[in-house]
Amino acid sequence: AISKPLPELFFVKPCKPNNNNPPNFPTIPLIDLSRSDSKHLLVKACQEFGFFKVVNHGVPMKFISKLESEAIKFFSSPLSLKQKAGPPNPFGYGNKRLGQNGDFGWVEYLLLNAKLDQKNPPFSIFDENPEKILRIVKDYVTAVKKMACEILELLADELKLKPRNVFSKLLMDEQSDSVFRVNYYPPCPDLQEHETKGKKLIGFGEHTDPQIISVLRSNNTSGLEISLRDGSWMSVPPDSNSFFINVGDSLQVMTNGRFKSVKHRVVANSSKSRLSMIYFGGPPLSEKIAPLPSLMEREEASLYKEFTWFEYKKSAFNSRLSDNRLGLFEKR
Ligand code: GA4
Repeated sequence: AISKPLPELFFVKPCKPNNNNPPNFPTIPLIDLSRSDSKHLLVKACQEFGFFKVVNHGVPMKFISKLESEAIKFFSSPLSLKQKAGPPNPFGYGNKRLGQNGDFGWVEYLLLNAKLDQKNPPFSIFDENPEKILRIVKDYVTAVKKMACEILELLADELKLKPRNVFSKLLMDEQSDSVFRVNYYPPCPDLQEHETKGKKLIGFGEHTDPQIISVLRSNNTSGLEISLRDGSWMSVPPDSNSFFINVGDSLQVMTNGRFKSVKHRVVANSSKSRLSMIYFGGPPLSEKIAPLPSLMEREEASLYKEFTWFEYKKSAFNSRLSDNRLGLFEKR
């Protein structure tokens, strides 16, 4: 139950209503990974949106549903218990606060190191059987990482980059700095009143992902929105049987701006809870991120100053969610 009124900082202006959809209103690219022509569509989607949906993804439904039910169990447990898995810096349970710089959202979450070898956060609090839950998370993350690597290899193929693992090797590296996150957006009953005033409650504020690629799966509750080129927000219809992929800042840099790191956000729902799980594929900390020479046309200039993933990550974690993080690394 919500007792206090929600502070103003939780609200955003609603997106332009899309109900008078012009015939050319964009739709989210849908890619069937089992089809041989998917490479071409993948590159097109990364260039035009930096965002797309995949089906026939090969991640067993069993892995997804097991993890989903464990996550729901965790977020339904008493706050005092959940807090034992916090704070989320660098890994663990977080509630409403996002990052270190005063961002807030109507969300609870778990941030995990995708390596899942360290004992962070204490898995022991999740379940009577910590080994079991660790197995469930590992099965899911391993399958999703495999899919992310396949997508990255198809992209490299279509861009004629050699070796075809130029991108995927960064995720496969023993030192890969990848993160796994589970977000739980509780329903917000007070919201209807605010909605009628034309406001939306922010679940997760607008941002781009700093890594290479993000793989998101959610339950059937809406909330995710992506920013279109004209600055309007498009709401993404949820689909619990598919995955949504987005290009991260690092992939934008490695493709010298050909692929777009998409700005996205989540708005809260007044009646249904939303659960999403996201794998963020990142490079090793020491990796130099720069446009791939083999991709550059003759005379093409790099749009970015070279940086290591460590430098970019440090800068990102010192920023606010909505900051234009890549801006600091653009050449001008
Ligand atoms: C966005 C993508 C990932 O969720 C994340 C986020 C991180 C955090 O929640 O701690 C950040 C955010 C994300 C970008 C800017 C900084 C760092 C919160 C924030 C204000 C784990 C990541 O890598 O960057």
